[in-house]
Amino acid sequence: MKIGIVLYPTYGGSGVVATELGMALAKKGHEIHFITYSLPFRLDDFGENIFYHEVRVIDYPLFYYKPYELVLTSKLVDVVKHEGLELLHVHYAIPHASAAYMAKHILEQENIHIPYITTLHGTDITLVGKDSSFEPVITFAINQSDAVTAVSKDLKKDTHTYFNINRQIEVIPNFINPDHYNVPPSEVLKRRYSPNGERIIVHISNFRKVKRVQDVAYFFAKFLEKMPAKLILVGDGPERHNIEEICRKQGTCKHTEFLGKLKAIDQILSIADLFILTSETESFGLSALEAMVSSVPVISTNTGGLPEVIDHGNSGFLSDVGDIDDMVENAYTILKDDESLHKFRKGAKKQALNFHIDKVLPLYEELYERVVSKNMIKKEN
Ligand code: GMT
Repeated sequence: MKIGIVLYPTYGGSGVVATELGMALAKKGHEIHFITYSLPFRLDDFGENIFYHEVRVIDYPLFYYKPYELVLTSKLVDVVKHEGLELLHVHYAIPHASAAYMAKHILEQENIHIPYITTLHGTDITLVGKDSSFEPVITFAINQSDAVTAVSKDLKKDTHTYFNINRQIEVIPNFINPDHYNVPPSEVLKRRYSPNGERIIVHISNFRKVKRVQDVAYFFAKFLEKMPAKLILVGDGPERHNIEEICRKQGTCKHTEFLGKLKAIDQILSIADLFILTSETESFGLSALEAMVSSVPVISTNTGGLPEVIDHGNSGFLSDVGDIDDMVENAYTILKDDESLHKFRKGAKKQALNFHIDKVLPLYEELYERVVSKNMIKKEN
């Protein structure tokens, strides 16, 4: 099948999922066309069946706000027409779903019928989308999609809560390819970050407010009272400066490493003993899944889709948002001795394998088949 995948190319779960999905589909023989404004950062495979189409916004002094959605729409029309695409799969509703809707209707004028599937990822619904400045357009573009998927049951529920949705939303969870996290722990890295055998605790995020990274910093200061440890923070974003300030005030900077936007997270996870994600809300929590597949247990919050991803008591623990004392106790339960850590490592890996790409990819393929054949029937009538 010839599929156009529309995505955000930067650091962030939705772009990672869309890119990994495209690369896996290409390996299975589908022709994949990534359409976005810069090369997706996870796209490291330019093998057979993979194409990339860059969306460019023309700069003109009149444009105080650049009209990205319009140029994306024109690009979709162009790629569908000239590459003969059979389906568009847009990741993140804003503005991809409405651009796909418009492209579909422009193409209909030329007797080209292209269906589009919208995959909802989280903040497009829970934070940004429900804002009244987006809501009517998002509701419309979701309702007009040929199929809609959400990455967790909780996100499906939220979508129905915040929007007037009159169509079915299918839950297809995010997935993981264990082969991509199969790196042996690097002794060099281990010596660098844990010279005296300290436990290594890792947090990875985009440092936005919703991640409550300040809780990670406060958690760590308290945890250090229990046992020696190192905190590795991967990623960057608006809250980073605040976190650095907290570390300075708490005197934990010498035990904390800020690595910034690191690409090789598989290597960092390979030396980690614990992953911590303290989000206010999280539709899925892909970074927690990446940790678990690397046999790293997770301390997190019992919010959004996280309880669907983390097996409380086996692959890690869930606490109320902001309950730092509980997180410290849970972390200690996991890290207190090697026997306990080993048990949770096994539990983490086992839970992650429930989201194995081989289980989830066929769900997307089956959906694609359904949507495309329905479109064929429509065309024939
Ligand atoms: O978490 C973010 O701020 C990024 C955002 C995105 O669109 O990339 O992540 C959302 O989608 C991910 C992939 O489906 C999910 O794993 C994240 O949980 C979700 N983030 C939130 O719901 C806050």
